[in-house]
Amino acid sequence: MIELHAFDTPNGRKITVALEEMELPYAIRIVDLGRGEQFAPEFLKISPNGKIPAIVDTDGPGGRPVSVFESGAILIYLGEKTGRFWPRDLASRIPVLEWLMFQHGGFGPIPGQVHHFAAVEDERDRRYGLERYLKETRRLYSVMDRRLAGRSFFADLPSIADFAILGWVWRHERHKVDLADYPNVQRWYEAMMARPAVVRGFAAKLR
Ligand SMILES: N[C@@H](CCC(=O)N[C@@H](CS)C(=O)NCC(=O)O)C(=O)O
Repeated sequence: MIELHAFDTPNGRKITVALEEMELPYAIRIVDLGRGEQFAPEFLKISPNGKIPAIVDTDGPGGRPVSVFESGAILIYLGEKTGRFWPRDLASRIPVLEWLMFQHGGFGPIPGQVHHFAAVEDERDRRYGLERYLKETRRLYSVMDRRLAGRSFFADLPSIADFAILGWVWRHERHKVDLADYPNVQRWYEAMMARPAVVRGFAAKLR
């Protein structure tokens, strides 16, 4: 059994989607970020950076319990554990790693800044922050749009990279992106959101 410690955010949703797609049984432990539960000593033991998501796999390697934090590490762990959405051979694994790291290094931290500056009250600070991070967010959408031209997934087959990126595209309205401007991303997003396991992953109660 996997215990998922998460909240209703892009990084939390990546993992409910992956668990549903991989058909792994899981139990949710909500970590209410609004109430500061990410700083509770018990949670910091499994997630020392004080961020969701984290998992505890009661049946980890060697049958022993193990915890994992950082959503990319969790996705790779689950891919290794199940052998699903994470190719075995190195050549097929490369694009999955590339797009997973693209998400972790940019398409998450950058739109996250748009979410932050959109809520800033001082008009000059807000304008500066939004100009800077909206421009870069839209550039990242263009990169994804080019990648998805003539293809259905970020790698050849659906993978953990799609789940990672989906969690953030799900918040496109909040970071002020109109998907109609990125038709390949829009097609991919609509197809991903129609997958039964993805529907279940987004319906899982995280709040
Ligand atoms: N790189 C981390 C980012 C995790 C992250 O930023 N989580 C946010 C929610 S989406 C969080 O826990 N924020 C609480 C805080 O910053 O206090 C991952 O991919 O797991």
